[in-house]
Amino acid sequence: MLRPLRSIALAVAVTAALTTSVASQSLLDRTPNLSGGWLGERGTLQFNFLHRFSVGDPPTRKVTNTPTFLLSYRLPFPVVIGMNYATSSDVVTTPALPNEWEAFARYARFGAAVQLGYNQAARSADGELSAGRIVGPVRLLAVARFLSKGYGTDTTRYALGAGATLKVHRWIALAGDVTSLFDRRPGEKAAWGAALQLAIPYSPHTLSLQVTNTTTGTLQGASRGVDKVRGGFEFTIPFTLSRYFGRRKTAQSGEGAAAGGTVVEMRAMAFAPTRIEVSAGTTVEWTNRDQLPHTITADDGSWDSGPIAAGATWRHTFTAAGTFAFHCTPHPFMTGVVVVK
Ligand SMILES: [Cu+2]
Repeated sequence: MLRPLRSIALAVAVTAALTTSVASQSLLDRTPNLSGGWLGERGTLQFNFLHRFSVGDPPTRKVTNTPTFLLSYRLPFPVVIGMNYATSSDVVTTPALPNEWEAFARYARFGAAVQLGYNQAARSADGELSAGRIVGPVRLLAVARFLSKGYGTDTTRYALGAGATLKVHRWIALAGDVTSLFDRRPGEKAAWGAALQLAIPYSPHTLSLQVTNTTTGTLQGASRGVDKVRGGFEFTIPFTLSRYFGRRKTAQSGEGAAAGGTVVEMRAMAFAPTRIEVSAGTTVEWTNRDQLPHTITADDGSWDSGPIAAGATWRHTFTAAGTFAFHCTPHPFMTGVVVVK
Protein backbone atom coordinates (compact mmCIF):
# COMPACT_ATOMS: atom_id res chain seq x y z
CA MET A 1 0.00 0.00 0.00
CA LEU A 2 2.75 2.45 0.93
CA ARG A 3 5.05 1.57 -1.93
CA PRO A 4 2.72 2.77 -4.68
CA LEU A 5 1.94 5.93 -2.73
CA ARG A 6 5.62 6.70 -2.37
CA SER A 7 6.23 6.11 -6.05
CA ILE A 8 3.35 8.35 -7.00
CA ALA A 9 4.54 11.09 -4.66
CA LEU A 10 7.98 10.84 -6.22
CA ALA A 11 6.60 10.94 -9.75
CA VAL A 12 4.51 13.97 -8.93
CA ALA A 13 7.42 15.76 -7.30
CA VAL A 14 9.57 15.09 -10.33
CA THR A 15 6.94 16.10 -12.85
CA ALA A 16 5.82 19.15 -10.89
CA ALA A 17 9.39 20.39 -11.11
CA LEU A 18 9.20 20.20 -14.90
CA THR A 19 6.17 22.24 -15.58
CA THR A 20 4.91 24.06 -18.63
CA SER A 21 1.24 24.51 -19.14
CA VAL A 22 -0.66 24.02 -22.35
CA ALA A 23 -4.01 25.74 -22.40
CA SER A 24 -5.17 24.69 -25.80
CA GLN A 25 -6.68 21.34 -26.56
CA SER A 26 -4.48 20.15 -29.39
CA LEU A 27 -3.54 16.57 -30.10
CA LEU A 28 -0.10 17.87 -31.03
CA ASP A 29 0.43 18.41 -27.31
CA ARG A 30 -0.54 14.99 -26.03
CA THR A 31 -0.35 11.27 -26.65
CA PRO A 32 -3.07 8.62 -27.16
CA ASN A 33 -3.32 7.58 -23.51
CA LEU A 34 -2.21 10.69 -21.59
CA SER A 35 -4.34 13.81 -21.20
CA GLY A 36 -1.38 16.17 -21.14
CA GLY A 37 -3.33 18.17 -18.56
CA TRP A 38 -5.12 20.30 -21.13
CA LEU A 39 -7.91 22.69 -20.21
CA GLY A 40 -9.03 24.10 -23.54
CA GLU A 41 -9.69 27.72 -24.25
CA ARG A 42 -11.85 29.73 -21.87
CA GLY A 43 -15.58 29.54 -22.65
CA THR A 44 -15.03 26.71 -25.09
CA LEU A 45 -17.08 23.57 -25.36
CA GLN A 46 -14.94 20.71 -26.53
CA PHE A 47 -16.26 17.72 -28.41
CA ASN A 48 -13.73 15.04 -29.25
CA PHE A 49 -14.39 11.65 -30.68
CA LEU A 50 -12.05 8.76 -30.46
CA HIS A 51 -12.66 5.56 -32.42
CA ARG A 52 -10.57 2.46 -31.97
CA PHE A 53 -10.99 -0.64 -34.04
CA SER A 54 -9.92 -4.19 -33.43
CA VAL A 55 -10.27 -7.30 -35.54
CA GLY A 56 -11.69 -10.42 -33.91
CA ASP A 57 -10.50 -13.98 -34.17
CA PRO A 58 -11.03 -16.11 -37.25
CA PRO A 59 -13.20 -17.23 -38.86
CA THR A 60 -15.46 -14.20 -38.50
CA ARG A 61 -12.73 -11.59 -37.91
CA LYS A 62 -15.38 -9.27 -36.70
CA VAL A 63 -14.33 -5.63 -36.57
CA THR A 64 -15.21 -4.05 -33.24
CA ASN A 65 -15.33 -0.29 -32.84
CA THR A 66 -14.75 1.12 -29.37
CA PRO A 67 -15.69 4.78 -29.46
CA THR A 68 -15.10 7.28 -26.68
CA PHE A 69 -16.85 10.63 -26.90
CA LEU A 70 -15.62 13.52 -24.82
CA LEU A 71 -17.66 16.57 -24.01
CA SER A 72 -16.05 19.21 -21.84
CA TYR A 73 -16.33 22.86 -20.95
CA ARG A 74 -13.60 25.19 -19.86
CA LEU A 75 -14.75 27.43 -16.99
CA PRO A 76 -13.55 31.05 -16.60
CA PHE A 77 -10.95 29.87 -14.08
CA PRO A 78 -8.35 27.17 -14.82
CA VAL A 79 -10.78 24.24 -14.54
CA VAL A 80 -12.32 22.08 -17.22
CA ILE A 81 -15.32 19.89 -16.46
CA GLY A 82 -16.21 17.07 -18.75
CA MET A 83 -17.43 13.59 -19.37
CA ASN A 84 -16.37 10.64 -21.41
CA TYR A 85 -18.85 8.17 -22.78
CA ALA A 86 -17.58 4.94 -24.28
CA THR A 87 -19.30 1.90 -25.71
CA SER A 88 -17.95 -1.62 -26.20
CA SER A 89 -15.94 -0.87 -23.08
CA ASP A 90 -13.94 -3.66 -21.44
CA VAL A 91 -13.35 -1.77 -18.21
CA VAL A 92 -15.89 -3.96 -16.44
CA THR A 93 -16.64 -7.38 -17.88
CA THR A 94 -18.65 -8.84 -14.98
CA PRO A 95 -21.43 -7.95 -14.98
CA ALA A 96 -21.19 -7.14 -18.65
CA LEU A 97 -21.48 -3.39 -18.96
CA PRO A 98 -20.77 -2.35 -22.52
CA ASN A 99 -21.25 1.34 -21.74
CA GLU A 100 -18.90 3.39 -19.63
CA TRP A 101 -19.38 6.92 -18.31
CA GLU A 102 -16.75 9.03 -16.66
CA ALA A 103 -17.40 12.52 -15.28
CA PHE A 104 -14.40 14.59 -14.26
CA ALA A 105 -13.03 17.97 -13.34
CA ARG A 106 -9.45 19.00 -14.05
CA TYR A 107 -7.57 21.89 -12.54
CA ALA A 108 -4.30 23.01 -14.04
CA ARG A 109 -1.75 25.46 -12.79
CA PHE A 110 1.94 25.99 -13.44
CA GLY A 111 2.04 23.18 -15.96
CA ALA A 112 0.70 20.53 -13.63
CA ALA A 113 -2.87 19.28 -13.54
CA VAL A 114 -5.05 17.43 -11.06
CA GLN A 115 -8.05 15.49 -12.30
CA LEU A 116 -10.74 13.93 -10.17
CA GLY A 117 -13.68 12.01 -11.48
CA TYR A 118 -16.09 9.15 -11.18
CA ASN A 119 -16.28 6.15 -13.44
CA GLN A 120 -19.84 4.81 -13.45
CA ALA A 121 -19.03 1.43 -15.00
CA ALA A 122 -16.43 0.62 -12.36
CA ARG A 123 -18.25 2.59 -9.62
CA SER A 124 -14.86 4.08 -8.93
CA ALA A 125 -13.50 7.45 -7.92
CA ASP A 126 -10.55 7.99 -10.24
CA GLY A 127 -7.84 10.63 -10.22
CA GLU A 128 -4.82 11.72 -12.12
CA LEU A 129 -1.89 14.01 -11.54
CA SER A 130 -0.14 15.07 -14.70
CA ALA A 131 2.64 17.36 -15.70
CA GLY A 132 4.38 18.35 -18.86
CA ARG A 133 7.51 20.12 -19.92
CA ILE A 134 8.41 21.56 -23.28
CA VAL A 135 12.01 21.11 -24.38
CA GLY A 136 12.45 22.52 -27.88
CA PRO A 137 10.18 20.57 -30.21
CA VAL A 138 9.55 17.89 -27.57
CA ARG A 139 6.85 17.87 -24.91
CA LEU A 140 7.47 15.41 -22.11
CA LEU A 141 4.47 14.15 -20.16
CA ALA A 142 4.08 12.16 -16.97
CA VAL A 143 1.02 10.96 -15.10
CA ALA A 144 0.22 9.22 -11.84
CA ARG A 145 -3.25 7.73 -11.48
CA PHE A 146 -5.37 6.11 -8.83
CA LEU A 147 -8.51 4.09 -9.44
CA SER A 148 -10.36 3.55 -6.16
CA LYS A 149 -12.14 0.49 -7.57
CA GLY A 150 -10.02 -0.65 -10.45
CA TYR A 151 -12.03 -2.35 -13.20
CA GLY A 152 -15.03 -2.95 -11.00
CA THR A 153 -13.17 -4.82 -8.28
CA ASP A 154 -12.89 -3.59 -4.72
CA THR A 155 -9.21 -3.01 -5.15
CA THR A 156 -7.54 0.38 -5.40
CA ARG A 157 -5.18 0.40 -8.33
CA TYR A 158 -2.37 2.77 -9.18
CA ALA A 159 -0.68 3.51 -12.47
CA LEU A 160 2.25 5.54 -13.68
CA GLY A 161 2.75 6.67 -17.23
CA ALA A 162 5.06 8.74 -19.35
CA GLY A 163 5.05 9.92 -22.91
CA ALA A 164 6.31 12.50 -25.33
CA THR A 165 5.27 14.42 -28.39
CA LEU A 166 7.73 15.57 -31.02
CA LYS A 167 6.61 18.46 -33.16
CA VAL A 168 8.15 17.92 -36.57
CA HIS A 169 6.21 20.71 -38.26
CA ARG A 170 3.73 23.40 -37.31
CA TRP A 171 0.96 20.95 -38.19
CA ILE A 172 2.54 17.54 -37.56
CA ALA A 173 3.70 15.76 -34.40
CA LEU A 174 4.67 12.24 -33.44
CA ALA A 175 3.49 10.95 -30.08
CA GLY A 176 4.05 7.91 -27.91
CA ASP A 177 3.32 6.80 -24.38
CA VAL A 178 3.63 3.89 -21.95
CA THR A 179 1.52 3.49 -18.81
CA SER A 180 1.55 0.63 -16.37
CA LEU A 181 -0.65 -0.45 -13.50
CA PHE A 182 1.14 -1.47 -10.33
CA ASP A 183 1.06 -5.22 -9.64
CA ARG A 184 -0.31 -6.14 -13.02
CA ARG A 185 -2.52 -9.21 -13.10
CA PRO A 186 -2.73 -11.96 -15.69
CA GLY A 187 -4.04 -10.48 -18.92
CA GLU A 188 -3.08 -6.93 -17.92
CA LYS A 189 -0.31 -5.48 -20.03
CA ALA A 190 1.48 -2.19 -19.93
CA ALA A 191 -0.64 0.26 -21.92
CA TRP A 192 1.07 1.88 -24.87
CA GLY A 193 0.10 4.14 -27.72
CA ALA A 194 1.80 5.63 -30.76
CA ALA A 195 0.33 8.29 -32.98
CA LEU A 196 0.74 10.64 -35.87
CA GLN A 197 -0.88 13.89 -34.69
CA LEU A 198 -2.04 16.34 -37.31
CA ALA A 199 -3.41 19.85 -37.07
CA ILE A 200 -5.90 20.56 -39.83
CA PRO A 201 -4.35 23.66 -41.41
CA TYR A 202 -6.28 26.90 -40.87
CA SER A 203 -8.86 25.23 -38.67
CA PRO A 204 -9.19 24.67 -34.92
CA HIS A 205 -9.28 20.88 -35.42
CA THR A 206 -6.66 18.26 -34.79
CA LEU A 207 -6.59 14.63 -35.87
CA SER A 208 -4.77 11.68 -34.39
CA LEU A 209 -4.00 8.47 -36.30
CA GLN A 210 -2.96 5.94 -33.73
CA VAL A 211 -2.21 2.39 -32.70
CA THR A 212 -2.58 1.31 -29.10
CA ASN A 213 -3.39 -1.68 -26.92
CA THR A 214 -5.94 0.19 -24.79
CA THR A 215 -9.67 0.36 -25.39
CA THR A 216 -11.53 3.38 -24.04
CA GLY A 217 -10.28 6.89 -23.36
CA THR A 218 -11.23 7.07 -19.67
CA LEU A 219 -8.60 6.94 -16.93
CA GLN A 220 -9.42 3.27 -16.35
CA GLY A 221 -9.44 2.49 -20.05
CA ALA A 222 -6.18 4.33 -20.71
CA SER A 223 -4.30 2.67 -17.84
CA ARG A 224 -4.60 -0.97 -18.88
CA GLY A 225 -3.24 -2.63 -21.98
CA VAL A 226 -4.82 -5.79 -23.34
CA ASP A 227 -3.64 -8.51 -25.65
CA LYS A 228 -4.99 -6.80 -28.73
CA VAL A 229 -3.64 -3.95 -30.82
CA ARG A 230 -6.14 -1.43 -32.02
CA GLY A 231 -5.90 1.13 -34.74
CA GLY A 232 -7.92 4.28 -34.49
CA PHE A 233 -8.31 7.98 -34.79
CA GLU A 234 -9.31 10.93 -32.65
CA PHE A 235 -10.74 14.23 -33.84
CA THR A 236 -11.07 17.40 -31.76
CA ILE A 237 -13.81 19.99 -32.24
CA PRO A 238 -13.85 23.15 -30.11
CA PHE A 239 -16.99 25.30 -30.04
CA THR A 240 -16.49 28.85 -28.84
CA LEU A 241 -19.77 29.40 -27.02
CA SER A 242 -19.18 33.10 -26.47
CA ARG A 243 -19.50 33.40 -30.22
CA TYR A 244 -23.08 32.10 -30.08
CA PHE A 245 -24.29 33.40 -26.73
CA GLY A 246 -24.06 36.78 -25.11
CA ARG A 247 -20.87 38.62 -24.52
CA ARG A 248 -18.17 38.60 -27.13
CA LYS A 249 -14.57 38.07 -26.30
CA THR A 250 -13.25 41.57 -25.80
CA ALA A 251 -9.80 40.96 -24.40
CA GLN A 252 -7.13 43.44 -25.32
CA SER A 253 -4.31 41.66 -27.04
CA GLY A 254 -1.38 43.83 -26.18
CA GLU A 255 0.46 45.52 -29.02
CA GLY A 256 -1.67 47.74 -31.21
CA ALA A 257 -4.42 47.73 -28.62
CA ALA A 258 -3.61 51.20 -27.37
CA ALA A 259 -6.57 53.53 -27.21
CA GLY A 260 -7.01 55.35 -30.50
CA GLY A 261 -5.30 52.64 -32.56
CA THR A 262 -6.99 52.17 -35.90
CA VAL A 263 -4.96 49.29 -37.30
CA VAL A 264 -5.96 45.66 -36.91
CA GLU A 265 -3.98 42.69 -38.14
CA MET A 266 -5.20 39.26 -39.09
CA ARG A 267 -2.45 36.93 -38.00
CA ALA A 268 -2.42 33.23 -37.14
CA MET A 269 -6.18 32.99 -37.65
CA ALA A 270 -7.00 35.75 -35.19
CA PHE A 271 -7.62 39.49 -35.13
CA ALA A 272 -5.06 41.50 -33.21
CA PRO A 273 -6.23 43.42 -31.34
CA THR A 274 -9.63 41.82 -31.02
CA ARG A 275 -11.17 45.05 -29.72
CA ILE A 276 -10.51 48.65 -30.68
CA GLU A 277 -12.19 51.86 -29.60
CA VAL A 278 -12.38 54.78 -32.01
CA SER A 279 -14.31 58.02 -32.31
CA ALA A 280 -17.03 58.45 -34.94
CA GLY A 281 -15.65 59.28 -38.37
CA THR A 282 -12.53 57.14 -37.94
CA THR A 283 -11.30 54.80 -40.66
CA VAL A 284 -10.14 51.43 -39.36
CA GLU A 285 -7.64 49.45 -41.38
CA TRP A 286 -7.37 45.64 -41.40
CA THR A 287 -4.31 43.96 -42.90
CA ASN A 288 -4.17 40.24 -43.61
CA ARG A 289 -0.82 38.81 -42.44
CA ASP A 290 -1.90 35.20 -42.99
CA GLN A 291 -1.35 33.11 -46.09
CA LEU A 292 -5.05 32.68 -46.85
CA PRO A 293 -7.99 35.00 -47.37
CA HIS A 294 -10.08 36.32 -44.49
CA THR A 295 -13.14 38.54 -44.38
CA ILE A 296 -14.27 41.32 -42.05
CA THR A 297 -17.98 40.75 -41.79
CA ALA A 298 -20.30 42.65 -39.44
CA ASP A 299 -22.20 40.21 -37.26
CA ASP A 300 -25.41 42.04 -38.16
CA GLY A 301 -24.53 41.86 -41.86
CA SER A 302 -24.49 45.63 -42.29
CA TRP A 303 -21.04 45.62 -43.93
CA ASP A 304 -18.70 43.02 -45.35
CA SER A 305 -15.23 43.26 -46.78
CA GLY A 306 -15.50 40.20 -48.97
CA PRO A 307 -12.34 38.09 -49.21
CA ILE A 308 -9.18 39.98 -48.27
CA ALA A 309 -6.22 38.30 -49.95
CA ALA A 310 -2.97 37.46 -48.14
CA GLY A 311 -1.06 40.68 -47.59
CA ALA A 312 -3.95 42.92 -48.62
CA THR A 313 -5.55 45.71 -46.58
CA TRP A 314 -9.20 46.72 -46.24
CA ARG A 315 -10.57 49.92 -44.70
CA HIS A 316 -13.93 50.88 -43.32
CA THR A 317 -15.04 54.25 -41.96
CA PHE A 318 -17.31 54.20 -38.92
CA THR A 319 -19.59 57.23 -39.04
CA ALA A 320 -22.06 56.38 -36.26
CA ALA A 321 -21.45 55.56 -32.62
CA GLY A 322 -22.10 51.99 -31.56
CA THR A 323 -20.55 48.61 -30.91
CA PHE A 324 -19.81 46.66 -34.06
CA ALA A 325 -18.97 43.01 -33.61
CA PHE A 326 -17.48 41.32 -36.62
CA HIS A 327 -16.10 37.95 -37.65
CA CYS A 328 -14.44 36.17 -40.54
CA THR A 329 -16.94 34.24 -42.65
CA PRO A 330 -14.72 31.23 -43.51
CA HIS A 331 -13.34 31.11 -39.94
CA PRO A 332 -16.20 32.04 -37.61
CA PHE A 333 -14.05 31.55 -34.52
CA MET A 334 -12.14 34.69 -35.62
CA THR A 335 -14.06 37.48 -33.93
CA GLY A 336 -13.50 41.09 -33.00
CA VAL A 337 -15.30 44.28 -32.09
CA VAL A 338 -15.05 47.96 -32.96
CA VAL A 339 -16.49 50.34 -30.38
CA VAL A 340 -17.28 53.73 -31.90
CA LYS A 341 -17.79 56.60 -29.43
CU1 LIG B 1 -10.54 34.04 -41.78
